Amino acid sequence: MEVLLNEDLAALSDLDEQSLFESLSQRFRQDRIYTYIGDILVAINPFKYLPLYEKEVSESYKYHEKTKLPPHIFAVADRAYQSMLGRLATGPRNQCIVISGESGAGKTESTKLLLRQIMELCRANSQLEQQILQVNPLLEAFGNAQTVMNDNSSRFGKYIQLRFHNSSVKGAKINEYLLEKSRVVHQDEGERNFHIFYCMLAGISPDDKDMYGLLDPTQYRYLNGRYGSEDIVRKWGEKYSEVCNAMDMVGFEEQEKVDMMTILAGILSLGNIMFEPTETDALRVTDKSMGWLKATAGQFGVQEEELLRSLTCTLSVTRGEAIRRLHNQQQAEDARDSIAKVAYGRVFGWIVSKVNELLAPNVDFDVELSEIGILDIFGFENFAVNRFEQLCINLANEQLQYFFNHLKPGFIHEEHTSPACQWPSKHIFLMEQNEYKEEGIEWESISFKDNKPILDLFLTKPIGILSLLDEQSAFPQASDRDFVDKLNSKFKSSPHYEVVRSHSPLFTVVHYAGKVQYNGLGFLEKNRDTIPASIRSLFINSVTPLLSLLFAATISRTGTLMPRKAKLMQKADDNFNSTRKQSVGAQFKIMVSVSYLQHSLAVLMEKMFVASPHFVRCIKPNGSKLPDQVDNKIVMDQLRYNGLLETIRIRRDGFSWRPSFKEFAQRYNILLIKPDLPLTKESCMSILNTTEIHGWKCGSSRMFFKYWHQEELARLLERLGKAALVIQKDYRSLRCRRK
Ligand code: AD9
Ligand code: MG
Repeated sequence: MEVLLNEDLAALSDLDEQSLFESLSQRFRQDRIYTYIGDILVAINPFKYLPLYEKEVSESYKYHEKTKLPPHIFAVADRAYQSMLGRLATGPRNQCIVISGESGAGKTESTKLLLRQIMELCRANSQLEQQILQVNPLLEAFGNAQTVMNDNSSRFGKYIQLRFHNSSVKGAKINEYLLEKSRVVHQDEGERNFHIFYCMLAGISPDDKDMYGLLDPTQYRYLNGRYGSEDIVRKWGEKYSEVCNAMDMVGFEEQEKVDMMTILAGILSLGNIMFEPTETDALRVTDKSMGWLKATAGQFGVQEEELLRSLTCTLSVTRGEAIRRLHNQQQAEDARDSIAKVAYGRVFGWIVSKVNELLAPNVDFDVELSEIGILDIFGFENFAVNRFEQLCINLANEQLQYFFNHLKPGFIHEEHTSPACQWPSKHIFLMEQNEYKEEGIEWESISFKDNKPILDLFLTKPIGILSLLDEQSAFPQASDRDFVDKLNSKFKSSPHYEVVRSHSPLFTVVHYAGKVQYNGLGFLEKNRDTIPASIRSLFINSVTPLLSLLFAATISRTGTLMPRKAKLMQKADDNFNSTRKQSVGAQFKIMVSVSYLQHSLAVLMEKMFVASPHFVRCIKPNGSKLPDQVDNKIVMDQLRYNGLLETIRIRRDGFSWRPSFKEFAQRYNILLIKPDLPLTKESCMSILNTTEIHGWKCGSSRMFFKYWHQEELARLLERLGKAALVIQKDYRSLRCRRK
């Protein structure tokens, strides 16, 4: 059957949703989980072991010719690596691989396979390679958790940058986005807390358990009383030793590990502190949880009375006078939970910055490094109840979709150097079409769903959803209802917003991937992400060195830990309003609000727009995590949400590579075996006329090629037995000889 044999579906003449679906599912039934659609790799999660990643397979994809082997994730690694070395085509040396798909579709597994293969390609048998490969299990233990969608769901987004000098890896950097901290204190039905808690409880030695003051796992409220069967516990135990090994390998010190585990134990104890009102207005810790209060204070290395005070009251300063306000039960519980979230978030942030410090390239400043970045970020989410976290995730996906659709082929990136929040106002495809016109190229315009209006709804200043959220968060008295009312009045006539009539603060956003109803409850508090200054000073004075460091330092915009002084200076520009209001009892704002996320995503987009992109689209075949089953609706929905078809059309019909005459003739004159060919339009035509390559166009100043032409040309070069590097060398020596 034509379709089955077809490894590149972009070549299908009748490319529509149905034919795409049928081809993909037929291939999937034969365990062909990978398919090219143009230069995009589609990967369908097999939910079973397939012998696709053995040593021989990995070897065969090294420096391979794309059409000779079936589509594979290793081929993407190879392409990115060869392009980074400049062996495939011209274009930016920096590469970025964007992996997208919904939860459980296989993004993280694909990331790991890519990392492994890239390490194989650069034959980095060094300690550094081992360290880089160990980063994943470490981050997964702290940042992944079991959800209803995926037993090993990443609860944070990451962009891994591998840094190279020539062909060898010199270091790596991790950027993490939006860890779902609320999971530490609450998990929905069928879900769990972060893996590390279970691993620690299962794998720790009895002596260490005593030392950290850990008790039976079923006692901890933050673990929901859920633990697991013997079999599962054994697996967690094994995982714990893997995590410890990974930490050793990456270079964490013994004391740092001990501190980290003690803080985790403290978080678990903290969660068990309960409060009850007394006859007077004051609040007290229940008799039953007095022991937990003592344990927490011991584990956090702080004074019990001070901990209690910071949980049960807030100190504020009004007109120079310190006023103590007693918490009610709800406020005390919120304070408790926010300490747990902040402490965990900071441990995670610290791990990432420590990893970055340990894996930073150890090279001189003037050594030029090139880069392969891999983006593994949560997919679009639409649950029964969608909260603040879903809004952030879906916004990140809107941005990715924008990147995907608007990425201007041909590596001409000037328009994209502005931050993502100031999207180019002019439609990029229009600009492209203008360029075709100027160059005298015939062109049929492509229509596609542009999600820019949705991004504008979120990002426009000063009246986008985010600005309004920040504005409302700055008012201590504002409620979530006020925020949603504001949204309703501002956006009621927007085609991408729907007012929901309800007592709850609900609102709907019409995303590119469909309508999502959000529940605004908790938005302001989560966006403020504040902890009272009293809690901060409590922890700065902790006798646990790591805890003191984590609260004295803060996470910078770049994700690294900064000393407090630098942070204070930075606050002046980042956080002007709250700086002005700072006082003894004022709230301390950590920059993980939506604006911070927005900023880090904008930086990411900037990086991606100036790199050569590679796309992997992961697809989940069914909702039950079962092998060999395709649920038509689930797959079709993903094809549709992904905008895959439109993307394919754009990439197929557009001219993605546009070298100037000079650039092209210089590189490919070898095909005519005439190194002294003038670098003109005529020469380019003569070179191409000797080949069987079709479909290219010649403009008035440059050539226009489809994405597959680069491959075809590279193949011709290879056939001549001259890889690009060799050609340059030969060319130079030939010229010397002639002279
Ligand atoms: V999430 O947005 O982080 O919740 P991912 O990252 O997209 O999600 P993940 O890579 O974790 O999904 O894959 C989910 C599960 O599918 C894995 O734990 C594996 O059991 C399974 N999987 C994914 N890819 C493969 C594969 N290539 N071969 C076999 C796979 N199993
Ligand atoms: Mg994942």
